[in-house]
Amino acid sequence: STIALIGVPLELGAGAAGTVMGPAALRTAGLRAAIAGLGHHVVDEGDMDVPHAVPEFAPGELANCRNLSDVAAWTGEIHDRALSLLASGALPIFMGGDHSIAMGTISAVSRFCAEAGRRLVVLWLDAHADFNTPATSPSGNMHGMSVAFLCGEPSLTPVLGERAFPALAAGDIHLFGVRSVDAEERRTLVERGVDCVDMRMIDEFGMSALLRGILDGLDPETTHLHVSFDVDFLDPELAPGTGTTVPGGATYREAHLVMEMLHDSGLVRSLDIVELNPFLDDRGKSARVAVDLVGSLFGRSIVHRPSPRA
Ligand code: DIR
Ligand code: MN
Ligand code: MN
Ligand code: MN
Repeated sequence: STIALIGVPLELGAGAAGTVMGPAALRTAGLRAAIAGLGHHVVDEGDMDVPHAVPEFAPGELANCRNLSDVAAWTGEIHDRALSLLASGALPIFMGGDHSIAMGTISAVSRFCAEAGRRLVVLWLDAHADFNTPATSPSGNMHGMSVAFLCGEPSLTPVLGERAFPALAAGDIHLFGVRSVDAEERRTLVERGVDCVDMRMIDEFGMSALLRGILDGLDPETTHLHVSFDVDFLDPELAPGTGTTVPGGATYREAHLVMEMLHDSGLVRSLDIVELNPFLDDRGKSARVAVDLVGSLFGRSIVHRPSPRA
């Protein structure tokens, strides 16, 4: 099927400005050619336009959310655009933008899957859990609340306005690579039973065994796997170009192995690439690594490709 690139230049969900340049940097680093060179048909849909902020947004419980009116307007527009891309049969790649774009992309994927009778599973590659609520967030930055929103956190539902989507069940989202969780956020995460593969587990058991545990038993005929790739999943040595780096992240080969295994699974039907901040990058290093990794996700292999269960 066609792979559709769409730029979502949003930075108002993050604390640091600069992710508006994310889509441009991914294009400069050759994202389209990297995927097309593997034999896929790729179209670049360009960047989404900046929407008008939702006027008169009554904050209430949402008073702590920075740039709420703008982020809410983006969320609605992203949702609609994502839904039409999915309906066209394309495999969309959402080039962020900060991680608040996932409130729009994944809410649409969830709605699409419900209508198509498919099971949605989300893999959230991130140093952070993004499970804050307006009540727990120490920063007020909405990119730290996306997973809570997607799991149906009631105080956040007004962000999508009158549109509705099936909230993700705690067992259908897997946080992977986590090493920074706020105190209150941890409490909610544990309470809600969200699967969180943290770096401690990865150190002890290894990326491949833990990822296999998530992917094994999922049927590509009936499952839609959405991968939400926050660049800060990677170690800062590898990817300094992001606003909230945390030491102890995925190495170059660990990250490639994850992408290679995801490709072999045949499950991936949509992708976010988020939090790339070219303003903080080191001569395009992080953008290049991200493009390289997406190559592995879409089928580039070194020599041979063992079956996942070999
Ligand atoms: C922090 C940082 N937990 C917050 N979150 C980030 O502001 O909620 N997510 N950076 O990617
Ligand atoms: Mn994130
Ligand atoms: Mn993060
Ligand atoms: Mn392929």
